Amino acid sequence: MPESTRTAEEAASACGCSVGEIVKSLVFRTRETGRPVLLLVSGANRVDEAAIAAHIGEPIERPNAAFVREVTGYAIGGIPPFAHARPLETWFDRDLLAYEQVWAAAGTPFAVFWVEPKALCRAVGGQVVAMRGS
Ligand code: 5CA
Repeated sequence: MPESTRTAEEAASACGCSVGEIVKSLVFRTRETGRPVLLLVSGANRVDEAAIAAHIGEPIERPNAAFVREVTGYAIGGIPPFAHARPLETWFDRDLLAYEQVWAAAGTPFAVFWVEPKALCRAVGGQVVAMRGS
């Protein structure tokens, strides 16, 4: 893209879609066992951390940018939903499934790709969950 797609808002503007159709790739870390967990979240939603923790079985927290780069191989703002440095346990926002297509980062803050959400979920082996708790 000629313009930045670093944030969900910027990506929506560049793609000419709603922010809900942008896939945020958010890395969390489990608080007790220190495992990285990937949440693929609609750009319209904020993660309900308590709800996700209940699914995972332990609390989660946001790690620093160095941890995110280490486990994904990418810098924040361009993290794709798959093809990471290590395979990541992945949770998939059920709200994304309502769209015909969604846009996700493709490795840099200026690159995105579109995909059918069901195909993306299948490809990443995502466990479908309500991210916003309702
Ligand atoms: N390219 C866009 C749209 S696909 C993108 O990557 N959006 S994102 O939401 O997946 O990535 C940006 C996210 O990184 C923000 O939601 C923000 O919560 C998170 N973030 C920003 N700075 C930091 C940081 N220092 N540590 C951890 N997370 C951060």
